[in-house]
Amino acid sequence: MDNKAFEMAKEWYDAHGVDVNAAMDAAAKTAISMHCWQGDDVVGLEGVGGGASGGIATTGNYPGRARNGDELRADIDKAISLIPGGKKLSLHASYAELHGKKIDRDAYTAEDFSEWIDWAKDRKVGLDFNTTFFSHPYAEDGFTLSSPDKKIRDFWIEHGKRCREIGEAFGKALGQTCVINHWMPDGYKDTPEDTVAPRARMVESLDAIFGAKEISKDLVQDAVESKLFGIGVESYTVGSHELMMGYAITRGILYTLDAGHFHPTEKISDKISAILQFMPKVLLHVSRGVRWDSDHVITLDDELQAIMNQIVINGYQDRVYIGLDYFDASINRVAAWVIGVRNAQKALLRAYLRPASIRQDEYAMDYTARLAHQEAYKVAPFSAIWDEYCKRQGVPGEGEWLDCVRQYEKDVMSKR
Ligand code: RNT
Ligand code: ZN
Repeated sequence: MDNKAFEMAKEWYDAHGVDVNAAMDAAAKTAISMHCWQGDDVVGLEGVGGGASGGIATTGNYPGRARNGDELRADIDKAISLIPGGKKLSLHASYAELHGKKIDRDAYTAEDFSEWIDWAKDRKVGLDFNTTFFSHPYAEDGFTLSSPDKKIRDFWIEHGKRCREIGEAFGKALGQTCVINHWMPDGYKDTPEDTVAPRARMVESLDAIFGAKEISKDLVQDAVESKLFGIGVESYTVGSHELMMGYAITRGILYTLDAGHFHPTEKISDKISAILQFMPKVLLHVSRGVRWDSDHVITLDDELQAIMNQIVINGYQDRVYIGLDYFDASINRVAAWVIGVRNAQKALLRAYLRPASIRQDEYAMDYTARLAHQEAYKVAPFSAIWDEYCKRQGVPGEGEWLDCVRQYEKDVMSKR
C-alpha cells in the first residue's frame, strides 16, 4: 500500500521531469544545523543564570526540561532518531560543562566542551558554535561589546576570542568546518541621543576579536548576526542590519540572516541572492517570527519553502549554512525540535523536487504559465515521497514519530 502510494506520486514527478531518487540523495547530503538550545529553554549548562536575556525570552513551562548535559544529549539523540537528512549540532558557549570549575566565559576552552566533542565524534556529526553575549551579569545593562565600560568590553572581547579558539578545536576534532555565530543583544529600550558611540565601540571590539588570530576558514567560519529589535530593546539595536552587513563585507566574514529579525513584510528568502553577490557565504538562522517574537517553532510555511527554494534552485548548497534558531517551552521540547527540523528537511526535499520547467516559463516570459505551474506544484503529491524518504533514512513517517516522543516523555522526561 505504502509503496503503491509512492509509485503513484513518483509518476507525477516523473511526468514533470523530476528525478525523485536523485532529489532524495541530494537532500540527504545537505546538512541542517540543529540548535541545542531548544532543549532547555536557552538556560545552558554553566550552572548559573535562569535563562535567556537580552531581548529574547522562552515562554512556557511544559514539564520535563533537560537539566544537565547528559539529559540534553539524550533528548537530542531522541530527536535526531526521528529526523531524516543531513545534520550538524549548533552549541552556545553557555553549554560549557564546568564541573564545579570556577571560571567565567572569558576563560572557557575546548576542554569545557569535551563531552560535546565526544558525543559529536561518536555520531560523526559536525559542531557549530555561538558566542553567548547574554544571560550574564556583564550583559545586564544591555551592552556588551559596545559597553561604555572598558572592563565589560574587554571581558566580552576575551569571550569572543575564546569562542573562536573553541570553534577551531571543534573543526580540528571533527574534520568539519565550525560555523560560529556572533550575536550581541546591545541596545536601548528607549530613544537614544547618541547612536554613534555604541556602534563605533562595537566595530572596534569586533575588530579586536577577529583581528586577534588568523584561523583557517576550513576550520572556522565566523558570522555576525543583525537584528531589528528585541523585547525591552525596542528603540535602538547597535547591531542593526546595516552595521552587521557592512561589517561582514568589509572584514571578509559572513553575515547571519535570522528569519525573525526584520520587518514583518521583509523576507530573508529574498535577501540571500542579493547578499551572495557580495560575500562568499551566508549563515541562516531559520526561525519564525510572530508579531514581536522572532523565535516560534518553524512550520512548513511559504517563507520556509521560499528559503529552501532559493538555496536549491540557485545551487547555493555550498554557500549557505542552514542553522535553526527557535525555542518553545509551551509544548514537549523534543517534539518542538522534531517538528521544526523535520519541517526544514521537508522544505529542503520539496525544493529538490521542484520542476525545473517552472523556470523555463519565466525565461520564456510566459508569466501566466509560471504562476499556473507554481500553483500546480503546491498540490503535487509530496506526502508519499516524504514518507518514503523517512523510510529510506530509517526514521518514522509523518504519522508515526509522535508516538515515539510520547513514549520517551513517559519513560524519561516525566521522571525529571
Ligand atoms: C537572538 C538571536 C540569537 C539567539 C540565539 C540563542 O535574537 O536570534 O541568534 O536566538 O543565539
Ligand atoms: Zn538568531
